[in-house]
Amino acid sequence: MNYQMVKFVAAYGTSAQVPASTSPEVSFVGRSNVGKSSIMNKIFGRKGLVKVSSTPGKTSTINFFDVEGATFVDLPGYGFAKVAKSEKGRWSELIEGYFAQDRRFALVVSLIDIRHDATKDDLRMVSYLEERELPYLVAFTKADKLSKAQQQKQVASISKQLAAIGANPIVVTTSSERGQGIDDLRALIEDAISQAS
Ligand SMILES: Nc1nc2c(ncn2[C@@H]2O[C@H](COP(=O)(O)OP(=O)(O)O)[C@@H](O)[C@H]2O)c(=O)[nH]1
Ligand SMILES: [Mg+2]
Repeated sequence: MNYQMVKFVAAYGTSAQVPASTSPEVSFVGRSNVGKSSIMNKIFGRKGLVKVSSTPGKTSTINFFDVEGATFVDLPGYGFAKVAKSEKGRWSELIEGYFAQDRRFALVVSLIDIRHDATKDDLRMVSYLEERELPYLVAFTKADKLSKAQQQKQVASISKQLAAIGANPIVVTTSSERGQGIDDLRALIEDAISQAS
């Protein structure tokens, strides 16, 4: 897949605006600031295409990108404490509205910060993906902030948290800063897209 061919398609503010799905979709979810925009830019090999927000919790639209007939979806981040109740309602509307649609879900990439325990919201997201039986994997982000030994320890510990809620997904340890795990992630994405095609 030639990621350099990526094109921004559109941003949608409500799930009702999202057009019917005509191509396999790879969707990115995670809490605000987990590194969603950064990992998408890294996968695409395009620095500023997906906006890396200086104001956490700001991304409140669903953003669609096209790469050679596959759709990459940047979903709004969850769990930002300072976001007003009304904004949280809008987040649920967007995410739940999007996942409730009859779409060609090829893969959901669920991002979790490797430095910390999975948050309640992370676990809620993963159990939602399990319940819906959507194809997904977990990508741990910001691995460059930890030593290799610490990374292994955190992978084991977060995987245990996931197992405790009945989730045993494929996990990939990544760094958008250093490029760690990005090729593995690209390969898994491409597999998922060809299975969904
Ligand atoms: N050290 C490091 N920082 C990262 C990494 N990924 C993202 N960041 C930083 O984390 C912040 C939030 O990133 P962003 O991609 O906007 O997160 P989003 O809100 O999930 O889209 C920014 O300051 C990024 O530069 C990473 O792999 N390593
Ligand atoms: Mg973002």
